[in-house]
Amino acid sequence: MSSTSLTAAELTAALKQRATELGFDLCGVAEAARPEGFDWLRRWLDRGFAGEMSYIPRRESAYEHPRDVLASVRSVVMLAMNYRTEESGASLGNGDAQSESPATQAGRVSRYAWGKRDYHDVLRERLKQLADFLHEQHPGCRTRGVVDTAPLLERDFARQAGLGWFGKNTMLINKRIGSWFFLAGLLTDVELVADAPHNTSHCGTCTRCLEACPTDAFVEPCVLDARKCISYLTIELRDQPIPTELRPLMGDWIFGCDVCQDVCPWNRKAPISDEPAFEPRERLNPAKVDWLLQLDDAAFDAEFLGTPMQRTGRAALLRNAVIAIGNCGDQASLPALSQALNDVEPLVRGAAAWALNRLGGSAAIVLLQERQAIETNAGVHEEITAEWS
Ligand code: B12
Ligand code: SF4
Ligand code: SF4
Repeated sequence: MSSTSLTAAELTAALKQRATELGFDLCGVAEAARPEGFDWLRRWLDRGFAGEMSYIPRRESAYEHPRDVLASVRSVVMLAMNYRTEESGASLGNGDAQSESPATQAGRVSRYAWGKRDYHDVLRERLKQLADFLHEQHPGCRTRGVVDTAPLLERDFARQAGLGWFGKNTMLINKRIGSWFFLAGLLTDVELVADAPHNTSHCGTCTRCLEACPTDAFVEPCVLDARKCISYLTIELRDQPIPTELRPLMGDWIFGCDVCQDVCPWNRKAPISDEPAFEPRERLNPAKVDWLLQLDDAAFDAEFLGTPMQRTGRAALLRNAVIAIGNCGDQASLPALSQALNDVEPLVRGAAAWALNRLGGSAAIVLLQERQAIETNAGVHEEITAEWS
């Protein structure tokens, strides 16, 4: 591999400068070593906290060293991009508790998904440009960009690279920009100068996030039982009904959840991103649930392809929306629930049956009885009659 005339320190500084030009808010370098948090991951998996996210345990051993992501790796460049944008509607997000009473027929979408484009695509493009810079300096070098999907503990490497500390809410937090940022990694065989790890925590005696979590998903500080997290329930648990006991706790969240970040004092003064790709779309902040219920597969694709919301697919998003309606307890939502009870997807019909049972009243019972007479799906039948014994 022919190499640049720059020293490792000069190249590292130039790479960080390039990262800033590309819109990254933080950039640091970690050594390509076994992550300190690997044993935490093991314990977390052993306790079953990953739930149905089988892609994590399936690749457990690969998390043990970044060489399983890039064989010749010598440096791990960690990057952060702020996605905090201006709030509107019901979402305040200024460090005060955001989630008070659910707004009627409005569903709340997590801040990271307000934008027009999927952050994976945005970050991958920038990583590619950053990799191009390294290739110019070191023709023939190896690089691999990572956002979410590779077996790499991104928060762990980001802490190693000096970007921030693990908050009690498990988020990586930076003193200057808070925690409203995405992480990405660029692995390379080029030797760079590693930064000092962020070894201090700045949570102090604060426990706001632990107390505010609607589903009590933190089993202890820094440890999340993902199976109870609204983000997991609404986004990752796509192919099955949400456990009944957790549905009332979801409030009006229909895609992700921001409560444990909204209450964090380190986010009070978090800067606003000027990244156009993260600018909030009109209809998502909050989302009108009756509008969502009108979307068929084609309309869903037209609306959400290329955005983070594509991940759930139509059925799970509508399931979430219907649960949010159920949590409103508003009789005015009967027409929307009636439509959902007759949706093509059993996942949506089952949720609608639960919501109608929760709403109660004679009109809701009539709708349920009518559906019961023609329903062919056993799971939906169970949801319809769950409260009737
Ligand atoms: C699986 C996953 C989830 C799961 C599980 C989350 C969790 N806390 O474990 C679910 C679906 C619930 C989820 C939710 C969210 N996620 Co997520 N998620 C991931 C993913 C793909 C893997 C995380 C993982 O491996 N978890 C397993 C646990 C064991 O690991 P960990 O959370 O990283 O925790 C480490 C440390 O806490 C450490 N640890 C804790 N204490 C200590 C102490 C010491 C001394 C040491 C050494 C280590 C240590 O142990 C762990 C291993 O290193 C990462 C991307 C990636 N590849 O890393 C994104 C990621 C963590 N998610 C992200 C985001 C934005 C979110 C949400 C905010 C989205 C939303 N609004 O709905 C929520 C936040 C919920 C929360 N409080 O975590 C960002 C976080 C950015 C940041 N600033 O931290 C990431 C990095 C994605 C990205 N590329 O930007 N997520
Ligand atoms: S994202 Fe919401 S549900 Fe998940 S841990 Fe944070 S507050 Fe709890
Ligand atoms: S809310 Fe408090 S305890 Fe939780 S992450 Fe923020 S500072 Fe730490």
